[in-house]
Amino acid sequence: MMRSFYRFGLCVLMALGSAAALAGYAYNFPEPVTPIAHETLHMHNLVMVVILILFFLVFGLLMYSFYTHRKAVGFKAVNFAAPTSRKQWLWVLSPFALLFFIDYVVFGIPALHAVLMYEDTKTDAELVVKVTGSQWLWQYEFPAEGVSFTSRLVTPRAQIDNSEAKGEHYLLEVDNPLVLPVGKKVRFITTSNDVIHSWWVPAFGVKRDAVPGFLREFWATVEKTGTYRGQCSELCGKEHGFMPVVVNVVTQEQFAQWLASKKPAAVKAPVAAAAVGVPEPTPVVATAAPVIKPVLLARAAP
Ligand SMILES: [Cu+2]
Repeated sequence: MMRSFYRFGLCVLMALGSAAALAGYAYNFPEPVTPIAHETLHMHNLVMVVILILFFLVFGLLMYSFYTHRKAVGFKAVNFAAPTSRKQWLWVLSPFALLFFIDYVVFGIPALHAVLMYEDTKTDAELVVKVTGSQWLWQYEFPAEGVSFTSRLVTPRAQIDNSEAKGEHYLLEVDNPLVLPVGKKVRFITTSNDVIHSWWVPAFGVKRDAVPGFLREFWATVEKTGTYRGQCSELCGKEHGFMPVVVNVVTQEQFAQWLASKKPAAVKAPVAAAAVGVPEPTPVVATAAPVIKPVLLARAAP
């Protein structure tokens, strides 16, 4: 009997193992490209492994106990309401102690490390990008460089209305992607012009609400060049699904070129909205900032 029990356990483990191997990143987190994304994936894997071990341990013991001590082979149930012996107290308290240790030490210390890391937006930050959510587009601003532009969906209306085949980056393509230099710590500040939006790029491991009247922060140091896509992830109105985020991460030289090219262009009005068929949203002036009460500013950005 024990042999078939072990065999069954082995089959389950092998099935799980092969599934995990096949899944790659398609069913998992996207490939992490920032320290925050790495840290998040590490925390996720740590918790996953520990709870899987606990799961198999607890249910294995349970099943073994049920089977071995079944009535059919003559076992009689013991009847007691509370632990009476030192051994029983040990059985009661040791799982409690183990779970306490796992929660506060095995998970707690790395989680604390991760949270402190997430919140450290200022140390060694080389660039500040202000992200303003607006129904239904994103406005990006490099305050120190005086560059500001809007970024909005370019997926043709025909694709949205199903009268045309959907493209590769359906609903995840914009006219002006945000461009960032690779390997530089970028401090992001989010806010909103109207309702709550949320700026989210899964590969960066960051998602921050853009709240009107508040400034919220996060940071990202992108380790690999490439195009990264995300979406607004806070239900913000009828075109919530039509305000994607696209970030092009390029070399330092390409970034400097792009920034220089953006400077004169930044004063021009945003284009392409009409071509896209997206209704013209409330105009966003390049220098427009939400009205933020001084008291809120002082609290949010010390
Ligand atoms: Cu939104």
